[in-house]
Order: sequence, then structure tokens, then C-alpha cells
Amino acid sequence: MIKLYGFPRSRSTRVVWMLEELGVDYEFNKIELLEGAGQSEEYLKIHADGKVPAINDDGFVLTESAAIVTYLGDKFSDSKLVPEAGTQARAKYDEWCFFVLTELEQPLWTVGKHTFVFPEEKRVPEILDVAHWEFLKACKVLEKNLAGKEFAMGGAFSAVDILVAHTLRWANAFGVPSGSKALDAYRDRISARPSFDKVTSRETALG
Ligand SMILES: N[C@@H](CCC(=O)N[C@@H](CS)C(=O)NCC(=O)O)C(=O)O
Repeated sequence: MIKLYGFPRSRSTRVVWMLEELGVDYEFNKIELLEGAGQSEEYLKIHADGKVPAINDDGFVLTESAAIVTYLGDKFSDSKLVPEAGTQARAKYDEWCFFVLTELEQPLWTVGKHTFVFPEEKRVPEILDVAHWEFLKACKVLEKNLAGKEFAMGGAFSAVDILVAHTLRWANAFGVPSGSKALDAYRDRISARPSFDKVTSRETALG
């Protein structure tokens, strides 16, 4: 069975969401990040930086949320949640993934790091204005790329919708506006999937 190392309402939520979409059995190992368990000798053997998510699939260890979600889509290819490798559709899927991680998530995470993640003495409040501005800029691009589409890849839900919607949910939770009614509606539409209820139940049970 796939072992997931995660923490509720973190980037490991993306992997939980993917596993729930796939309907695959998995073991959720909660890493008590707030108590420093990420830096334990044992966990550092799984994730060199002590972060979540990570998976262990029968001895194969993988980190990085987007890589894990994509690996799972490739492994359970009948789900059609990730386009086949080597196709133009896959290239477009990759384009979306990289956009989410490098353009959309980064300024948002900068806001997170400098408001509640980093120790107070490391926070630079002056960076917040530019990070909000950069996030809004990325949201404008996202809004254009989603215009007239129900899902990121067009007519069908795919794993990349998990990455986009999760990041927009984070923005909402961090109190960072997307500045777009269309993006807020997309986020709520994707979050209304039955799989997301399962994610919430699983994570709530873990506290
Ligand atoms: N790029 C990584 C980022 C992983 C990451 O930063 N995870 C956070 C939780 S959302 C974490 O484990 N933080 C603990 C730490 O920084 O020690 C991914 O997408 O998987």
C-alpha cells in the first residue's frame, strides 16, 4: 500500500486529494511538523529537507507534491487524470504544473513565509506588498488561461486542477485575495467534488 507522509492542510493535501480522486488505498503517516518531527533522523532519510509531502510506494520514495501527483496519475493511468507522457497534452499539463509552482505559488508562499511561517526575526514585512502584487499578476494570467473553460485542461478534470484549486484555497486561507470572481468560482467548483469531502474527513480525523 502507498505510504503518504503528510500534515493536514499542507501541500500534502494535494496528494491526499489525488489519492481520493483515484480511489486508491493509502496509509497516511502524519509528520508532526509543528513538533519538529520533520527533522527527525528517521524522517530525514525519507525527505532530505524534512518537508511534506513524500510517498513510499513499495520502496520507491518520491517527494515534491506535483511530482507525486503526476507519478500517481501515470501509475493509475486508467483514471486519465494525467495525460500520457510524450504527448502534446502532457506538455500542456506540465506547463500548467510549472506555472502553478513557479508563478502562482511562489508569491503566495512569500506572503505565508513572511507572515506566519518564518520565525519572527526572519520575516521581512516590506516584501509583502510586492508579493501580493505578484500574486495578483499571476492570477490575471490564470484567469486568462481558464477563460471559457470548466477545467484547466479544457473539458475534463485533471490532476492539475487539484494543484491550481489547492493553491487558490491556500490564498483564501491566507487572506490573500485572487482579485477574480472567476477564479474564486473555479476554486469553489473544483472543491465541490466529492473527493474533496473525503480529503476533509481524512485530514480532520488526523487533527
Ligand atoms: N516544493 C515542495 C514544498 C514542500 C513544503 O515546503 N512543505 C511544507 C508544508 S506545506 C513543509 O513541509 N514545511 C516544513 C519545513 O519547512 O520544515 C512541494 O511542493 O512538495
